[in-house]
Amino acid sequence: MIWNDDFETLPREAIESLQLKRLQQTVEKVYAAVPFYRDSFNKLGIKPADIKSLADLQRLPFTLKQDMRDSYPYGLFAVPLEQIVRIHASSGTTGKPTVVGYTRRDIDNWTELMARSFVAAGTNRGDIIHNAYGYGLFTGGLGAHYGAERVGASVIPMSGGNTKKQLMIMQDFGSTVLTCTPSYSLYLAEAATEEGIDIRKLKLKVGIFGAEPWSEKMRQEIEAKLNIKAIDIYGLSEILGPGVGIECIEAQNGLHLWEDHFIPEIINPETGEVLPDGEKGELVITTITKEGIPLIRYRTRDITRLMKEPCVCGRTHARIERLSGRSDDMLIIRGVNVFPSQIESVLFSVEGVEPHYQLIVERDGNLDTLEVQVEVNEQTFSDEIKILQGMTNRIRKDIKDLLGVTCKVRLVEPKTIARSEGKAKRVIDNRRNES
Ligand code: DLL
Repeated sequence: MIWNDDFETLPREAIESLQLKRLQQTVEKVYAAVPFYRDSFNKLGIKPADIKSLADLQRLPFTLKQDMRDSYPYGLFAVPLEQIVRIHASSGTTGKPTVVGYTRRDIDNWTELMARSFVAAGTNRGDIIHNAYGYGLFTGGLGAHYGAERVGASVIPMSGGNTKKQLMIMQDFGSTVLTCTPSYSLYLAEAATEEGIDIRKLKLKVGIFGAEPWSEKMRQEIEAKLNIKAIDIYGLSEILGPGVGIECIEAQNGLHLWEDHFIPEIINPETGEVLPDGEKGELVITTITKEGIPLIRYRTRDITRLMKEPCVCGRTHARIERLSGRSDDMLIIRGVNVFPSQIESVLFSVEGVEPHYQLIVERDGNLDTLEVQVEVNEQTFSDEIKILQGMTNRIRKDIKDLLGVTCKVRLVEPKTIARSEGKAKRVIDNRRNES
């Protein structure tokens, strides 16, 4: 099923000519209305009329999260506040949040893209959508909510937290779709077992999970534990919120990025150079329909690659590969680049390991040390020391083979690692506290 056939299956040439037209309008708009853009274009000697083809996009400067912080709260808004009907903000780990404002049309477009996303994930009118993304400044709750209503499904505005109540509602209301972070879905499964509920037997059939990195192995784990299809959804508040891209249920291979609203590019994060299609690098997004805060070449810091091959579902919009992490999540351990998702893949292929882990990085003198703490199931934990030792060695060796990094592995008792109702905290880097 496709929500909006007219746009989702446009031939490539039609997508590109629409993109060019909308890009030109956006560039005109920001040049006229946002001093930050006018100044940065002027510095490079670029005028809106210089954008004559999609390739000219590469002449424009990048926009960074720091630029949004520097213009806190409303400096990048391209319309007067009277036209802004909603304000969200993303909580950074440090400092002030990034603020985003939406006009009525922005909310309408976002709702449309979330409706497309729900349908791409195999859900529709008649579904009962249990929305456990947080409602509030975070875009997950309200973004999913509006899209679910647009599709005509029945949405339960659960928000995050209160896990036992979530389970009760899920059972009693017959929820068929679960929307939350992937880590929270596993927490729900674990809590269900504790409550004596067989979550596999509930009516749930699809989960739409995003807002944090997760691996293919974690998908398999979730699909098996909850007996559902687990679909990956991508988004970021600066661009919109959830619904910038989503996997289709037919292929579950790469996330269609709605190209009639966004232009994606992949760059080398070190040099800023645009990479050819298919190469892995940092995703850069230009919004071409947004009114509140249009963003030109926004550096997402997310690492992926673009796939333009046709998809079995019939949608023509390019896909991004499952995100392998953020360039700023990348840990450098004794000079080696390590993404938490790579370690996750190793852990989840070991029998007896539970999907809860944390990476602890310290500096011992001049040397970085990495400790991988991972939970093992009850039965494994009570096994002989020899078996546990064997498991520890295997994980250490697999990580060494994959990444070339020696680490310490600590198997911990079930439920030792803190659970999260939203984004999981996978890395504790104590090196940043020193200096
Ligand atoms: O997390 C929006 C969202 C809500 C997306 C619900 C999906 C579902 P922010 O809080 O601004 O917005 O965080 C955005 O989260 O740049 C990625 O690093 C990460 N992220 C989001 N979706 C995925 C995903 C929301 N599917 C940041 N896979 C992004 C990996 C993801 N990382």
